Amino acid sequence: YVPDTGSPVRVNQVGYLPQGPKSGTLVTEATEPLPWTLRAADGTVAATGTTVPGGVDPTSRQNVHTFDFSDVTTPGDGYTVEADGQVSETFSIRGDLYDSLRSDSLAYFYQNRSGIAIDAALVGEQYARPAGHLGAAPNKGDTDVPCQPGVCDYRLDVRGGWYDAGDQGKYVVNGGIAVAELMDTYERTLTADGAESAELGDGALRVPEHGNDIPDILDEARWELDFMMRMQVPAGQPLAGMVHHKVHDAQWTGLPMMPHLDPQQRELHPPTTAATLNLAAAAAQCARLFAPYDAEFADRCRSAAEAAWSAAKAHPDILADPDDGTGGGTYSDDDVSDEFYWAAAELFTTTGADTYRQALLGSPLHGDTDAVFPADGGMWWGGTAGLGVLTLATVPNDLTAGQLAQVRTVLTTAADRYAAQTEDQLYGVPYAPTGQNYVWGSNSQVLNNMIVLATAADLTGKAEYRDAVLRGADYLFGRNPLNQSYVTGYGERSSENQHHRVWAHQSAPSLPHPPPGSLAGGPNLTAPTSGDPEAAAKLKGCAAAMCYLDDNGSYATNEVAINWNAPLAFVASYLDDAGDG
Ligand code: 9MR
Repeated sequence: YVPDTGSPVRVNQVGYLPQGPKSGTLVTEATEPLPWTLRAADGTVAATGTTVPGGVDPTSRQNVHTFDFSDVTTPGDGYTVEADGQVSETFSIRGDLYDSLRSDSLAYFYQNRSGIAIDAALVGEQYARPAGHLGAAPNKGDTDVPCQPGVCDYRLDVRGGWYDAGDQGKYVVNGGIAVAELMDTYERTLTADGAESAELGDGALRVPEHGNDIPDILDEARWELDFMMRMQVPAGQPLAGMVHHKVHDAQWTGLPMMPHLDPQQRELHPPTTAATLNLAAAAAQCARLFAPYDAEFADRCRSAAEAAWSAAKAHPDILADPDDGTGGGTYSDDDVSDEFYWAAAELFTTTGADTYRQALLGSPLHGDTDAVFPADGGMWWGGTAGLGVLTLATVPNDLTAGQLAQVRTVLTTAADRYAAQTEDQLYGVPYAPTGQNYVWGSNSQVLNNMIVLATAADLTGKAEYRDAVLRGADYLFGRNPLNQSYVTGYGERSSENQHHRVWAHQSAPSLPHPPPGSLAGGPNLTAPTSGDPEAAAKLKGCAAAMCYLDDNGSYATNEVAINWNAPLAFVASYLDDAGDG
């Protein structure tokens, strides 16, 4: 299998912000510098220069050069770069490049809501569908769901929430980071200069709750928060206050599968410490953000968070079973110290209570950049301490000046590393895992590192951090070894066959492609041996950043997921603001 990588001249196919850095990559066997020409849409030469030979890029095994046209700031569409006799995809130079991505990436969440009909008036006829999993036949849930045999003898109404990904499971671990990053997207508008709250406000996004005087992005977050609270073990039961790890079908369903036609039995899986701490953290953040809008809901979030924290302290080591993967993902995690840190950070920021400060200061993670933002990865669903650091570093709280400085140093030290990676790596990506181990959902690692950079940029005003975010965007929108934009509808060569049971046009032509703003998980070094049939057939021996297929069947490289679109939404919001400034 040889991928079609199109032109060897690689650029951000969406474009470049007028005041930002503008670089690209040329794949060539040449070892000496080569001339390049930037042309405007009418063919006139806008700039010329020579490439910088970079040698072999370890993530792709391609011999590459880089080129830079940052000095060009004239807005326009239809620009191209020519080098080595080849022409790039077209791109724009404009401040408003990411305007629609902010709302498109957030509409992903409404589109994946469970327990509510998806309204054609908001998303268009082709994406409208009946409510899924409300108990109407052939559905068996989620309004009255039993536990897996032997786990509990009660049933819960766990309607609502978002479907996790291409499957229709609902997982508290993963819901947590996703909803937190949406709340962070909103909270950033309260703390960062120039961040636009109106674009996330009531009436601005594709949600059905228009006119309730609550910012639309918080309405979207609430859909998931309500679900997470329903997953809490009721008072009077053993493990009261703990939170069930997940609810999903007893067996994996095939693809395509409309949610309202899923005939499988849904089951609650055992409570875990990790799920409990995800609720503690997310609900604590909910309490402070909803306080000005809905005091009753804010109180409910605060009580749920405090009950979850107490339960997790009483049961600190109930781990998810790594073999519990029939019908749904395991989301198993054998280290919950980071979830404790994150929950303590959110609870401390919301309540100021000393017990949470002590939990933070007593954590081995406190002040340890390598532990919070591991050099070979970054934040992810199984490593959430960074979410706590982002909050402590930016949201007003009662840390002493010294404690605050220490937390901010963790953030900027990590940001310095990611910024250096965008300078050192030939494709400019702020992600450099050890041994080129691009993980499942690697694009979300890139984006989570971009959140760290963006937050550091907001905090310090340093242009280096902003520039590194922009280089990360270049990678995601086409300046990469496959010449692939990983976001549906953005860029000339964008992904369109992501693994999803409804957006399964490739398998079922009457169904749509994913809507604009849907992020593919991206290159995954271990995809060929992960069970993914397409990856096994086509990607054996792939170079890390090329282990990707835009194929509906490739769930290990081309799925969509809430925890991947959430950092896209944060970053899109940041980029849109950056383009305005
Ligand atoms: O994002 C998850 C990744 O970290 C794991 O390596 C992978 C395999 O266990 O599972 C990913 O999550 C999937 C989940 O298990 C089920 N829903 C789809 C998720 C995205 O592929």
